[in-house]
Amino acid sequence: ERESIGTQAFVLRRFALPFVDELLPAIDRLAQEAPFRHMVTPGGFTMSVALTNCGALGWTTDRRGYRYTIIDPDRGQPWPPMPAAFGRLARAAAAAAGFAGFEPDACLVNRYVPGARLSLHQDKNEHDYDAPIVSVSLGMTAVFLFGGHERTDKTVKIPLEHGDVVVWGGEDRLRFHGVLPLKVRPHPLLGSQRINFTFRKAGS
Ligand code: MD5
Ligand code: FE
Repeated sequence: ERESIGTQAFVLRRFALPFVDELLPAIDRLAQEAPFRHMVTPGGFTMSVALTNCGALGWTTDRRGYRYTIIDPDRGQPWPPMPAAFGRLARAAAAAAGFAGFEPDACLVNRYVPGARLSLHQDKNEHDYDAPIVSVSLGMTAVFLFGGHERTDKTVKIPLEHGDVVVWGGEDRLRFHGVLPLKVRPHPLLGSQRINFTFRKAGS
């Protein structure tokens, strides 16, 4: 049931399936209010992954750097609230991986189309590294790269399918990771896209 990929990192295969009927309409409503957009990195590259956020804080990037903000820079308004089903899924998954009492204040939603990728990076913009990160994959299968604490450490490839949830805590949440370019293999429900959303405790 709970597959270990690190001392404090776990894959919960298909854990999100019972939530999908609630998640998909919630994602549609979120995208209508705060559309997916391609942000620019501090290095000046436009990300191939499109993203949006919900919750009290949202992750953004521009030429000035990466950070969490209360206001969506594109709309000049707060990020939409986290849908109730998102919160229930995040808490249930964290608890199933041994992290009881997880109360995320940020949810970053990534959308991949064929060819989109996420190069190797660490998630270091959160205030509190003790809280876990919960990641939910929907739609097309992607190959996730799970590395070590140095950029050059070897990586393992982990296919993430529709409904899979991964929880990273402790030391494992600071590992380098990325996503290989998405291959074309349309999904019955979501077509030629992959949606990944990650719950985080970003603020203090
Ligand atoms: C994705 N997104 O599939 C991934 C899933 C991101 C991102 O990496 O930053 O938006 S989250 C994977 C993750 C999060 C935190 C820690 C680790 C992996 N890890 O230590 O491997 O769109
Ligand atoms: Fe990441």
